[in-house]
Amino acid sequence: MATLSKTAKPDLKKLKPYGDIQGDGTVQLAFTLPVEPSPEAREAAVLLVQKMGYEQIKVATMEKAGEGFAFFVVYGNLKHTIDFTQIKVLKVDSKKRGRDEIDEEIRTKIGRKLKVFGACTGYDAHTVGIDAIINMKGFAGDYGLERYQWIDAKNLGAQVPNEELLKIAEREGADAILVSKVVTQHNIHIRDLKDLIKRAEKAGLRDKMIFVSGGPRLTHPMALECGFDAGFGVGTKPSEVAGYILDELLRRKEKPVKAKAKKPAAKKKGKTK
Ligand code: B12
Repeated sequence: MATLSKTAKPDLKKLKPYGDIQGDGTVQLAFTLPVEPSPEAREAAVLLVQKMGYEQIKVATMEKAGEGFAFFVVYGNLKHTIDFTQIKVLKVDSKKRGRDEIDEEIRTKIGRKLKVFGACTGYDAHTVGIDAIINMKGFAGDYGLERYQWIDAKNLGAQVPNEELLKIAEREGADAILVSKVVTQHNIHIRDLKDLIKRAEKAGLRDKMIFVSGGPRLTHPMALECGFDAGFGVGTKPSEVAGYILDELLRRKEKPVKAKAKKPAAKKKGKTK
């Protein structure tokens, strides 16, 4: 049985939500049913919450939310638990540090400015995310890549076609490409990201630069699945991106990516000149 105490340590093998006592599993739910508020509507809400796996259910609020709708706030204690010790999540592999430290590491370990090109691609016109990462002012008190002394960052803006982004990145010798995808309707973000990688592979550019994607509904595993090197989600700060690009460049410097290594030329059989 779970320990019910405010001070008890959580049982990580049987992790539950915390209400006001360790192990109580208390959750607050809010939802709307498309029926008028009534005793029957209240009972329907309780039965639904029971089916979700809650016990000790209390309906705190049932209110009319427009004609033919009832809004509920319900408390319940969740029966289910999660073994937290077994959870494995793929994360971006990079040490967090500030702009000055990153600049200094680029200067001393790479010895030249890093070239980074960012864009919001395809049909997507939501530029605020990529602006937050690249533009000088940055995001949440963290300066954007343009502010780094040792990063040459260009923001190509909105609705940039994949082929155009690759063309510019190749011509300018980019170290990294930053792609922002905000619209996810009909999985357009996945299709666009995969298309970019396909084109990069075809042009022989896939292993010549680091491919980073980001957006509010993007995760690192999702980005990896699309063929990218890393993915960043909600609340990303520019220094996390700059730090990752530097770390990945250093990793590649130490251990070049496989596809880059040229195969030894096959020996020709027969006559030699
Ligand atoms: C502002 C806005 C607009 C503005 C965009 C202006 C501009 N210049 O960007 C305008 C009015 C043009 C607009 C238009 C549309 N919008 Co709009 N818009 C928004 C809104 C309100 C805010 C988005 C935003 O600026 N967030 C702030 C930034 C800072 O956050 P962020 O993007 O998450 O970025 C952070 C991280 O994700 C990450 N990040 C983002 N990109 C990258 C890239 C890299 C490389 C990295 C490392 C990190 C990274 O770092 C950032 C900082 O931490 C959202 C709703 C919302 N509240 O989120 C809807 C929203 C995104 N829009 C939506 C829709 C549907 C549209 C339209 C299709 C509406 C229509 N029918 O016309 C059009 C589409 C236009 C188009 N062709 O793309 C939907 C998208 C639904 C979906 N999932 O597909 C949303 C979610 C609204 C909603 N709830 O329905 N929109």
